[in-house]
Amino acid sequence: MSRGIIEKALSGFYYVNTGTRMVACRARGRFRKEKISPLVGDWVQVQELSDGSGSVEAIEPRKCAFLRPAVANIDQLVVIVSQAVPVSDPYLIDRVCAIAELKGCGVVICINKCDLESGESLEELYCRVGYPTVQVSAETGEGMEKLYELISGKLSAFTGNSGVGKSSILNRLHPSLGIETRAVSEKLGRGRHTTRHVELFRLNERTLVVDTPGFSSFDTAELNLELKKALPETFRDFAPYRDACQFVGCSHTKEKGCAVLRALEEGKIARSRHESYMRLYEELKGLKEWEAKGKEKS
Ligand SMILES: Nc1nc2c(ncn2[C@@H]2O[C@H](COP(=O)(O)OP(=O)(O)OP(=O)(O)O)[C@@H](O)[C@H]2O)c(=O)[nH]1
Ligand SMILES: [Mg+2]
Ligand SMILES: [Zn+2]
Repeated sequence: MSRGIIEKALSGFYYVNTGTRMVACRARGRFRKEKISPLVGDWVQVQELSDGSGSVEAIEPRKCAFLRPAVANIDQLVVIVSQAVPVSDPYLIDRVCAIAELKGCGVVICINKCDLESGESLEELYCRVGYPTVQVSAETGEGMEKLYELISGKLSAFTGNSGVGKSSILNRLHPSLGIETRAVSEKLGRGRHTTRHVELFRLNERTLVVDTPGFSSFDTAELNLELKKALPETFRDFAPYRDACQFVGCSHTKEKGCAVLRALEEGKIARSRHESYMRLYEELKGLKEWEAKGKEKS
């Protein structure tokens, strides 16, 4: 048995780096039964077979795990956003941030395509929220040093909607990677992603980055009861006010004496952030009943 890290997941194969070689592995049937999928970033035990392939026998306990992007054990999510086409939806940015907060995973906001459109207002917004934020251009190379500093020595996953330039930025950071990228106009309609699998790249020995397919507004995989319960805590810009609400268990949506709403009125919390909160709150509201119904059926 040898130990390694999964660096790529593609067409049912997991590519495990054992330190000496890359082994293409199938996962044992047992994982499917237990509804656990190995993820890129997982440390695993591998049984090497005589034909050079292998099988994933065990997954070591995870520091954190995400369904979308499908990665494990990352130190931080780097949310790549753009003010140029395709413009990122603030709600999707905030949703990703909330999910990362829930899992105790770091967040970096990286505003790309600043050669086309200034990302200044977004930079100011997310700095105020409390996230490390950087403006870059994969085209001109602007901001790449600062981004490199933010990811250096860490395992990061790039995420963001399709076409914002996740793969382009990685290529700029490490030109020899030669990852496929494609002009937004060449993407054939909705839901076409250029990057279709999750893969880990090594920028240097200590700096690892996972490229992932773009996410969409339809992904609800991570919207669960756990997030529903902890939602206010996943908005770190609400933290200074939450304890001052008049009612215990205040939902910060409409209550009288809500300190979060007061801070919003006073301009201390950004409107777009509270709008995202309201939308997530609404999306998560019906979750319990739906789950209960599911249980009744079975
Ligand atoms: N002008 C400009 N164009 C960029 C920049 N970054 C990326 N692009 C272009 O945007 C298009 C999409 O870039 P990709 O790197 O494929 O985007 P992606 O986020 O990896 O997309 P998916 O893999 O589909 O999720 C390509 O044509 C890039 O050349 C930038 O900073 N400035
Ligand atoms: Mg890509
Ligand atoms: Zn409140």
